[in-house]
Amino acid sequence: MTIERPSVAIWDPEHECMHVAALRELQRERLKRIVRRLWTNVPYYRQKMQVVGITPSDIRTIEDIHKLPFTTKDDLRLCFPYEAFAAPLEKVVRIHASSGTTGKPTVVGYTRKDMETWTELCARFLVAGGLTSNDIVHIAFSYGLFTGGFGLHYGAERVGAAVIPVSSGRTERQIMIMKDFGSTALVCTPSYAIYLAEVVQNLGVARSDLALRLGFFGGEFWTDQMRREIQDEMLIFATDNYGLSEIIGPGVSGECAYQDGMHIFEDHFYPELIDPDTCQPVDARRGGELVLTTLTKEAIPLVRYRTRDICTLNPEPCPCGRTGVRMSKLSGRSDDMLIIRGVNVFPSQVEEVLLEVKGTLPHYQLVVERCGALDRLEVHVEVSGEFFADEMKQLHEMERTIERKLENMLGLRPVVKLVEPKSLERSEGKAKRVLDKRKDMAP
Ligand code: DLL
Repeated sequence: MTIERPSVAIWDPEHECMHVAALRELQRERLKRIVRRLWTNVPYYRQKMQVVGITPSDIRTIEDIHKLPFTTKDDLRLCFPYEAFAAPLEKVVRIHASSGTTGKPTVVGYTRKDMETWTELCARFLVAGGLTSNDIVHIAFSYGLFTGGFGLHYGAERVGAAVIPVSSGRTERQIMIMKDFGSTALVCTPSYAIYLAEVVQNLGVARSDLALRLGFFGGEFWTDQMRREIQDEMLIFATDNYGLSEIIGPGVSGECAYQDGMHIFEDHFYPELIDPDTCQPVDARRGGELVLTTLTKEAIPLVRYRTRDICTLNPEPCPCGRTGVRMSKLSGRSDDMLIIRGVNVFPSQVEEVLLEVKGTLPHYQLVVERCGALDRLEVHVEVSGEFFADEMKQLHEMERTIERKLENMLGLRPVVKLVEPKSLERSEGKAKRVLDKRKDMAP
């Protein structure tokens, strides 16, 4: 069996193939409107604008965006839970959240119109990657505060495909459903797709028993090597799609049938690339941190949001006809966030848990490894001398307690190992909190 490249299809040609001059004009108008909305409805952002001495009337062209202050995850933390909302709660119909840098998550909301936009944008990248109304879509993203499950669900329904909301976990059952229901499109994280392929093989399920032909993967880093592996093992055409909860969830950008970069839906999101240290614009082809401005969001519009994701941007026309600039696969992050089995993890969250546990020292290290297809997180924690002298049984109990607390905080259970005081390597500069041993993740 060979993998079939889907033919080019475009869900919303009017917007996806917009002439660049018309697109810039639309962005200009939308930017002005969104800045005014923030100024009027979000005192927190109005104050940020006042600090740099600008008002909405200073924003006349799209280049004026550079006058506006950046928004960061810390801003959202300070606005927890609803202060960044630009719509009253009575207009909000959905709330999602993603990991914060500390104990509290980042909360995001959607009005009815935001839900409509989100659905349309997910439909765009699904169609770009080959989905049609004849497909049966197997969604193995979790349904919950994570935006992956619901976002893809509504988008696929909008296209007219039959959606199976399997959600995550219970891998053997997933495969049984895929086989019995004749799923033709798989939606999950790329690492889970590799794991599924392994289990399909272990169960002795013949590939010809599965009707899969497409895969839509996102939510975490993956390389072209991983794409080849998934395509070869599962015999599916695999496309990458990108998004983040703060901006909308999935639906910020997605690959087309050419698999050569993810088209950003620029009529809704204005992209910039900056040097994460100086915050100055950088050459799009050399790469930098992606900064996004939502141009149409009602509930929580964000101006110049620092995604911390590092990529390049390619403005060249694509043979598919879409005019939206294409972002490369991500090559890293400019902060210390890790994505482990699709779950976002900050070392500061681990620190917060350890502070609550008597006997632990402020020295710890997160060790991430890839075991087979799945990532594994180990947390090494130094304990004080008097605790380390305790009986083995007590130390094991302490390990289990920390594991439970971390699972509560992170939504993922790590393995905790207590180590002797002063055994973790000390650094002269910033403490090295993370040892990421996963294979070379460069795209
Ligand atoms: O992961 C939204 C999403 C769900 C996108 C499903 C695509 C598919 P968060 O949980 O807020 O939202 O995590 C956002 O995940 O800043 C990136 O670092 C990473 N990420 C998302 N998509 C990709 C991708 C969702 N295609 C964070 N490649 C982002 C690499 C990705 N990293």
